[in-house]
Amino acid sequence: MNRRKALALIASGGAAAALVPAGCSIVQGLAGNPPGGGTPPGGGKPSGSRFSVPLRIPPVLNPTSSTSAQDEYDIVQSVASQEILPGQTTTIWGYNGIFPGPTIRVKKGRTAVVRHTNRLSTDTVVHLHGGMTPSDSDGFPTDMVMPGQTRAYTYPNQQRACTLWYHDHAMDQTGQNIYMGLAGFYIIDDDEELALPLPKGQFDVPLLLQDRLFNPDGSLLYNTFGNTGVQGDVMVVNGVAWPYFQVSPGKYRFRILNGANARPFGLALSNGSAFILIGTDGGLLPAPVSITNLPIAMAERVDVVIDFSTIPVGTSVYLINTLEQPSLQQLMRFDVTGSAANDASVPAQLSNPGFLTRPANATTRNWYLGPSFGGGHSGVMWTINGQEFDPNRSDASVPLGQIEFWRFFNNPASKMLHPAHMHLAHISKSWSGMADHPSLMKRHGRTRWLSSPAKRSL
Ligand SMILES: [Cu+2]
Repeated sequence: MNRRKALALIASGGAAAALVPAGCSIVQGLAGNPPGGGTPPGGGKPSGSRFSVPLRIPPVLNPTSSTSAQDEYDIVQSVASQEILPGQTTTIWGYNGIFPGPTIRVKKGRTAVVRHTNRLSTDTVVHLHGGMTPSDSDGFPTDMVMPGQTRAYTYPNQQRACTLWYHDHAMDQTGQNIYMGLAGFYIIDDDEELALPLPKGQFDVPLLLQDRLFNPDGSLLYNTFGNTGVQGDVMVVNGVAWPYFQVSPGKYRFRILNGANARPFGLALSNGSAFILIGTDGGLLPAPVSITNLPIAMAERVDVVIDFSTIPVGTSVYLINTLEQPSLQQLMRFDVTGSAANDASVPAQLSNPGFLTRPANATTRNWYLGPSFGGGHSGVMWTINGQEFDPNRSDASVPLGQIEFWRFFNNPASKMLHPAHMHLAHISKSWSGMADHPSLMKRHGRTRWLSSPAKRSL
């Protein structure tokens, strides 16, 4: 591993750095309280009623050109207007002027070159979240693309099928840039997964879950309340406030992404039905898991199948967030209509992820995430092992190919959760391991963020 790669790897551990820059993100939602303990200042109320606008599915981006081994794509980052609240228009910053951005869907083994042109008035960086990419295409926070510039990112797509997302990652601007709309899905397919009888085509639906604050004129309100993240009072799915989605009585696959700034979700169906969990950040699980309450922190993905054939035609079921008070629980509504949709099924065996085995003499590293106060800054800065992010410092030199055992601890003084993920690599992580033990996952599924100090073993 070269120095740069190690740097990026460590940088990514920077406490939700992938989603929210230093000094951010609160978890009051876990306790069921509104942000700031009351109504957010300036928070506007949507003029239309809930569930009056259909869900939008982001379009799949067509390559600009293709060769036998490679596809090239072009994306222009631009300001646009979009209807998020029913009957109102909102200024967004969008990939190709839409929010969410177009879905990039690729086949494992085919290289994708994505050229981004910045037509915004702010610096941007594109990060492919979860991608095993060359470091110069990773979207390091300081690798800014200035207004007017174009940069090409190369993604080899040599990893197993999974649901990734691309989003802005500009230093100190990540939170706001994503909030304004710079996020989209990036889905890798492979032959192993395509051979399974899982729901496909129109029955394979990405869902980007977010919460937002709006000003009375419909514009987005990015109010961080000082050093904390933003929690909104409007639930937005795929860029639509409280959408409805008409489904046939059959199985659907939903690739769910938490793209919120600072809100975790405890996902459930309002009728108590279970999700069939088939995958997480790293792709398909070895076997499906039936689960009724599904925790998902910021930037995480879960891949579920919902069987609407168990719900009477003509009725509806809501996707809800059990971590919230009732008025904020509903995210979207599924209306079951028509006749049987498809003959998709969920096989008992899904995949072989190839989990790493921990060597007996594995190097163990402990990473303590927590706040530091002062130090010349006006508020909280987030640290790992007491040190702030510094692009010129590397905290670990790991020989290429070596398997290590890393443990993450959350300092109780954080008073918040710190979702963390690796850049440039995939980890054998707790959820995947826990999927082998459904009872363990159910027991810890919701509380794993809350234990203090929270601890996640790799
Ligand atoms: Cu990332």
